[in-house]
Amino acid sequence: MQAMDADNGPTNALTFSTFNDGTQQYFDVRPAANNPMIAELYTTFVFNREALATTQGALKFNDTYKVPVTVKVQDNGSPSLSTNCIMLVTIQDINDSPPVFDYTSDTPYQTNVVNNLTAGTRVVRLFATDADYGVNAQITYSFRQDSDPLCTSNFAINANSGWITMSSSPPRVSLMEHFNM
Ligand SMILES: [Ca+2]
Ligand SMILES: [Ca+2]
Repeated sequence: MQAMDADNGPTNALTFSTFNDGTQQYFDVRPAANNPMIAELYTTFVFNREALATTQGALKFNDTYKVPVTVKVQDNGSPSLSTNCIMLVTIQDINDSPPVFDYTSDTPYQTNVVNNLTAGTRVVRLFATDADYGVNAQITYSFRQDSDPLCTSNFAINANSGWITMSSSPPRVSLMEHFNM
Protein backbone atom coordinates (compact mmCIF):
# COMPACT_ATOMS: atom_id res chain seq x y z
CA MET A 1 0.00 0.00 0.00
CA GLN A 2 1.19 3.50 -0.73
CA ALA A 3 0.57 6.68 1.24
CA MET A 4 1.11 10.30 0.39
CA ASP A 5 1.56 13.37 2.52
CA ALA A 6 0.96 16.81 1.05
CA ASP A 7 3.36 18.45 3.47
CA ASN A 8 6.98 19.04 2.58
CA GLY A 9 10.24 18.52 4.37
CA PRO A 10 10.86 16.12 7.22
CA THR A 11 7.19 15.96 8.12
CA ASN A 12 6.55 13.75 5.10
CA ALA A 13 8.47 10.90 6.68
CA LEU A 14 5.77 8.30 7.29
CA THR A 15 5.42 5.49 9.78
CA PHE A 16 3.19 2.49 9.10
CA SER A 17 1.81 0.20 11.78
CA THR A 18 -1.03 -2.22 12.30
CA PHE A 19 -3.88 -0.86 14.33
CA ASN A 20 -4.69 -2.64 17.56
CA ASP A 21 -8.12 -4.01 16.67
CA GLY A 22 -7.76 -7.71 17.39
CA THR A 23 -6.33 -8.97 14.11
CA GLN A 24 -3.06 -7.07 14.29
CA GLN A 25 -1.58 -10.19 15.88
CA TYR A 26 -1.71 -11.93 12.48
CA PHE A 27 0.08 -9.26 10.46
CA ASP A 28 3.16 -7.16 10.31
CA VAL A 29 3.59 -4.07 8.18
CA ARG A 30 7.01 -2.94 7.03
CA PRO A 31 8.19 -0.07 4.83
CA ALA A 32 9.38 -1.09 1.39
CA ALA A 33 13.15 -1.25 1.16
CA ASN A 34 13.43 1.39 -1.58
CA ASN A 35 10.46 3.63 -0.81
CA PRO A 36 9.39 4.72 2.71
CA MET A 37 6.05 5.90 1.31
CA ILE A 38 5.14 2.31 0.47
CA ALA A 39 4.36 -0.32 3.08
CA GLU A 40 4.19 -4.07 2.62
CA LEU A 41 1.89 -6.30 4.61
CA TYR A 42 3.19 -9.64 5.88
CA THR A 43 1.47 -12.43 7.74
CA THR A 44 2.89 -13.58 11.04
CA PHE A 45 0.38 -16.40 11.39
CA VAL A 46 -0.29 -19.62 9.47
CA PHE A 47 -3.91 -19.33 8.42
CA ASN A 48 -5.93 -22.51 7.99
CA ARG A 49 -9.17 -21.94 6.13
CA GLU A 50 -10.80 -24.90 7.89
CA ALA A 51 -10.03 -23.33 11.27
CA LEU A 52 -11.08 -19.78 10.45
CA ALA A 53 -14.52 -20.25 11.97
CA THR A 54 -12.78 -20.15 15.33
CA THR A 55 -10.08 -17.65 14.40
CA GLN A 56 -10.58 -14.35 16.19
CA GLY A 57 -11.68 -11.56 13.87
CA ALA A 58 -12.18 -13.68 10.72
CA LEU A 59 -15.32 -12.78 8.76
CA LYS A 60 -17.33 -15.27 6.72
CA PHE A 61 -18.82 -14.27 3.38
CA ASN A 62 -20.79 -17.25 2.08
CA ASP A 63 -18.07 -19.92 2.06
CA THR A 64 -15.18 -17.46 1.87
CA TYR A 65 -13.29 -16.13 4.83
CA LYS A 66 -11.70 -12.72 5.03
CA VAL A 67 -9.57 -11.29 7.80
CA PRO A 68 -9.71 -7.52 8.26
CA VAL A 69 -6.58 -5.65 9.14
CA THR A 70 -6.26 -1.96 9.83
CA VAL A 71 -3.04 -0.24 8.85
CA LYS A 72 -2.24 3.13 10.34
CA VAL A 73 0.04 5.62 8.65
CA GLN A 74 1.28 8.66 10.55
CA ASP A 75 3.56 11.52 9.75
CA ASN A 76 6.44 12.87 11.76
CA GLY A 77 4.94 16.28 12.42
CA SER A 78 3.91 17.84 15.72
CA PRO A 79 1.23 17.11 16.44
CA SER A 80 1.44 13.89 14.43
CA LEU A 81 -1.39 13.31 11.97
CA SER A 82 -2.54 9.87 10.93
CA THR A 83 -4.99 7.97 8.78
CA ASN A 84 -6.25 4.41 9.02
CA CYS A 85 -6.86 2.05 6.11
CA ILE A 86 -8.93 -1.11 6.50
CA MET A 87 -8.14 -4.06 4.25
CA LEU A 88 -9.83 -7.41 3.91
CA VAL A 89 -7.42 -10.27 3.34
CA THR A 90 -9.08 -13.25 1.66
CA ILE A 91 -7.84 -16.57 2.96
CA GLN A 92 -7.77 -18.98 0.04
CA ASP A 93 -8.16 -22.71 0.34
CA ILE A 94 -5.58 -25.42 -0.26
CA ASN A 95 -6.52 -29.04 -0.72
CA ASP A 96 -5.37 -30.33 2.64
CA SER A 97 -8.47 -32.22 3.76
CA PRO A 98 -9.29 -35.67 2.35
CA PRO A 99 -12.91 -36.75 1.85
CA VAL A 100 -14.30 -38.61 4.83
CA PHE A 101 -17.13 -41.16 4.78
CA ASP A 102 -19.88 -40.66 7.33
CA TYR A 103 -19.36 -44.03 8.93
CA THR A 104 -17.26 -45.09 11.84
CA SER A 105 -15.65 -48.40 12.61
CA ASP A 106 -18.55 -48.95 15.00
CA THR A 107 -21.21 -48.26 12.38
CA PRO A 108 -19.93 -49.45 8.98
CA TYR A 109 -22.12 -49.29 5.91
CA GLN A 110 -24.04 -52.50 5.68
CA THR A 111 -27.07 -53.62 3.80
CA ASN A 112 -28.77 -56.82 2.79
CA VAL A 113 -29.88 -57.69 -0.72
CA VAL A 114 -32.01 -60.52 -1.99
CA ASN A 115 -31.33 -62.53 -5.09
CA ASN A 116 -34.27 -61.30 -7.10
CA LEU A 117 -33.37 -57.61 -7.18
CA THR A 118 -33.48 -56.19 -10.67
CA ALA A 119 -30.77 -54.15 -12.30
CA GLY A 120 -30.93 -50.54 -11.22
CA THR A 121 -32.32 -51.28 -7.75
CA ARG A 122 -30.72 -49.03 -5.16
CA VAL A 123 -28.79 -50.94 -2.52
CA VAL A 124 -27.07 -48.42 -0.28
CA ARG A 125 -25.94 -44.84 -0.50
CA LEU A 126 -22.46 -43.78 0.52
CA PHE A 127 -21.93 -40.26 1.76
CA ALA A 128 -18.68 -38.44 2.26
CA THR A 129 -17.82 -34.88 3.12
CA ASP A 130 -14.73 -32.79 2.45
CA ALA A 131 -13.86 -29.83 4.65
CA ASP A 132 -12.15 -27.94 1.82
CA TYR A 133 -13.79 -25.46 -0.54
CA GLY A 134 -14.76 -25.44 -4.21
CA VAL A 135 -13.02 -27.95 -6.46
CA ASN A 136 -10.97 -29.06 -3.46
CA ALA A 137 -14.20 -30.33 -1.89
CA GLN A 138 -15.77 -31.94 -4.96
CA ILE A 139 -16.20 -35.65 -4.35
CA THR A 140 -16.31 -38.50 -6.86
CA TYR A 141 -17.32 -41.98 -5.79
CA SER A 142 -15.88 -45.13 -7.36
CA PHE A 143 -15.05 -48.69 -6.45
CA ARG A 144 -11.48 -49.42 -5.53
CA GLN A 145 -9.48 -50.89 -8.37
CA ASP A 146 -8.79 -53.97 -6.27
CA SER A 147 -12.47 -54.52 -5.48
CA ASP A 148 -13.83 -58.02 -5.51
CA PRO A 149 -14.74 -58.81 -9.16
CA LEU A 150 -18.03 -60.21 -7.90
CA CYS A 151 -18.74 -56.76 -6.51
CA THR A 152 -17.96 -54.85 -9.67
CA SER A 153 -19.89 -57.31 -11.82
CA ASN A 154 -23.02 -57.07 -9.69
CA PHE A 155 -23.04 -53.50 -8.48
CA ALA A 156 -22.58 -50.07 -9.99
CA ILE A 157 -21.82 -46.86 -8.17
CA ASN A 158 -22.97 -43.40 -9.16
CA ALA A 159 -19.87 -41.21 -9.17
CA ASN A 160 -21.81 -38.14 -8.10
CA SER A 161 -24.52 -39.36 -5.76
CA GLY A 162 -22.75 -42.28 -4.09
CA TRP A 163 -25.69 -44.58 -4.71
CA ILE A 164 -24.74 -48.22 -5.21
CA THR A 165 -27.20 -50.07 -7.40
CA MET A 166 -27.57 -53.55 -8.76
CA SER A 167 -25.99 -53.66 -12.21
CA SER A 168 -26.87 -57.15 -13.34
CA SER A 169 -30.18 -58.85 -13.68
CA PRO A 170 -30.53 -61.48 -12.56
CA PRO A 171 -27.90 -60.83 -9.88
CA ARG A 172 -24.90 -63.09 -9.82
CA VAL A 173 -24.52 -62.93 -6.05
CA SER A 174 -25.19 -65.45 -3.40
CA LEU A 175 -27.37 -64.48 -0.46
CA MET A 176 -24.43 -65.02 1.83
CA GLU A 177 -21.84 -62.97 -0.03
CA HIS A 178 -20.05 -60.18 1.75
CA PHE A 179 -18.29 -57.49 -0.23
CA ASN A 180 -15.62 -55.04 0.60
CA MET A 181 -15.91 -52.14 -1.80
CA1 LIG B 1 -10.19 -32.01 -0.16
CA1 LIG C 1 -8.24 -26.60 3.00
